[in-house]
Amino acid sequence: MQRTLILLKPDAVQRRFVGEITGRFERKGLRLEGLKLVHASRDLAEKHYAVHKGKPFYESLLSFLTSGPTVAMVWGGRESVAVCRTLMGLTDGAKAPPGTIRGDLALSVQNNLVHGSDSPENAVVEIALWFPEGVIDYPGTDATWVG
Ligand code: DAT
Ligand code: MG
Repeated sequence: MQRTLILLKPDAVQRRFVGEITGRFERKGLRLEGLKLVHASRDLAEKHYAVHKGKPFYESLLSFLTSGPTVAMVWGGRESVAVCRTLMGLTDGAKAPPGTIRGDLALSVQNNLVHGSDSPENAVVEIALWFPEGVIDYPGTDATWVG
């Protein structure tokens, strides 16, 4: 089953949207396989956003991600990477369509509440980074209903 890393970034925690956002992934039928509150270190943030190193917003992005606790989650399920990206909406909250997490709850580009892996390959790397202890695999009793 495909897995993806989802982060509820510090703005989501500060704005009390943890339940609101987590509920959207849960209601979709995805399976929760990892969940914890992490105050990201500079080192973790640098590794997570290594692909953006050198971009004008890089330092600001690192300051944001390390500014307070983040909820790190792993969601499993059919096409979970793409499904979560669809639920999140476009990066820029001002452009994300209504009905998506960012479209409903975010107006900023940087403070856009959620991170989701952008490919199954990157998900494997990101899950190993945020969950070095591993995640929990368990049999679903409702597989025929939610895939
Ligand atoms: P996404 O989070 O949708 O995968 P991304 O990987 O392109 O988007 O960028 C990572 C984060 O960096 C994004 O969630 C917010 C921030 N960001 C991206 N483009 C930005 C920009 N032009 N100005 C400020 N922050 C930006
Ligand atoms: Mg990205």
